[in-house]
Amino acid sequence: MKATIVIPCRHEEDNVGPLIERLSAVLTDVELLFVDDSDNDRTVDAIALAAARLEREDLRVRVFHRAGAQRVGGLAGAVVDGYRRARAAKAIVMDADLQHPPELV
Ligand SMILES: Nc1nc2c(ncn2[C@@H]2O[C@H](COP(=O)(O)OP(=O)(O)OP(=O)(O)O)[C@@H](O)[C@H]2O)c(=O)[nH]1
Ligand SMILES: [Mg+2]
Repeated sequence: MKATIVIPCRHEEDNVGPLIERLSAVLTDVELLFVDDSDNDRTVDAIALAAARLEREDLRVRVFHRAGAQRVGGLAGAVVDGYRRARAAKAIVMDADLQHPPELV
């Protein structure tokens, strides 16, 4: 696996599907690791739906939903948790709200 892309997200249910689709068009052999602090399941469900549509062996999509006491440090804490859980030797961080153009990764 070439890299882990750590993607902190909170209530990004409208953006994570297009993000996964656009990343999958330009990447091979990576892990997409979402660290979700949403107060509901909508973002997790949208990630699962987009991941199921991928049908790509070389793209692994994982979600860590931080609930309750796990949700420390806000955005910065989510990034640190993502780096700790990354399975590749290299990791980068990208926002889930499409403000970081997926095609530039
Ligand atoms: N896990 C997690 N993600 C967060 C949290 N706050 C923001 N995010 C995510 O971090 C990314 C950047 O957050 P934004 O609020 O867009 O920050 P920004 O781009 O600096 O600010 P804007 O200019 O307002 O868009 C997005 O993917 C958010 O969903 C948080 O508390 N926990
Ligand atoms: Mg933003």
